[in-house]
Amino acid sequence: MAKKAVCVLKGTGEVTGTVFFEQETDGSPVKLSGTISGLTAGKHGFHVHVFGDNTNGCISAGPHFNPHNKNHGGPTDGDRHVGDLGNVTAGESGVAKIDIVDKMLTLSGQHSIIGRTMVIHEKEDDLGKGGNEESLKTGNAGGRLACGVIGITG
Ligand SMILES: [Cu+2]
Ligand SMILES: [Zn+2]
Repeated sequence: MAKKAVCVLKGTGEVTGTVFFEQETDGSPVKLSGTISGLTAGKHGFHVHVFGDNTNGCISAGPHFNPHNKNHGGPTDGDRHVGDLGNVTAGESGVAKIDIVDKMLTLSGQHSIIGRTMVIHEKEDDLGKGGNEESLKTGNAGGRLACGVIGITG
């Protein structure tokens, strides 16, 4: 049976969003859909972070979800964190439409993303190609605008 999850993103500013996740069977790609609004126009880094903890805001979510101890990368790279989904792009209205199919995310098993946090960032993710140490950790995506814990839905 297909597994479904949802994440409601909130922050200290105007950025809000809802992201839906669906996985047909264990091991199949995860489809992400939804919208994030209140953004500046352009690209914004979008990742799954390791902890489903928002006690001190989005910073409590910790680093990118990286169970295989890889470097930070882009979603189509072999060397990437499981949580690396690259960028979403907001238009002039500040709305980014989420339409992603990812082969590395899963909603089941020991590396499930359920109970972890989605974060939308201030800046563009350089996908590990920024030429500095931080690029291989965070993609230099800057501050955390909004976040939410990924939860099971029906
Ligand atoms: Cu992030
Ligand atoms: Zn990463």
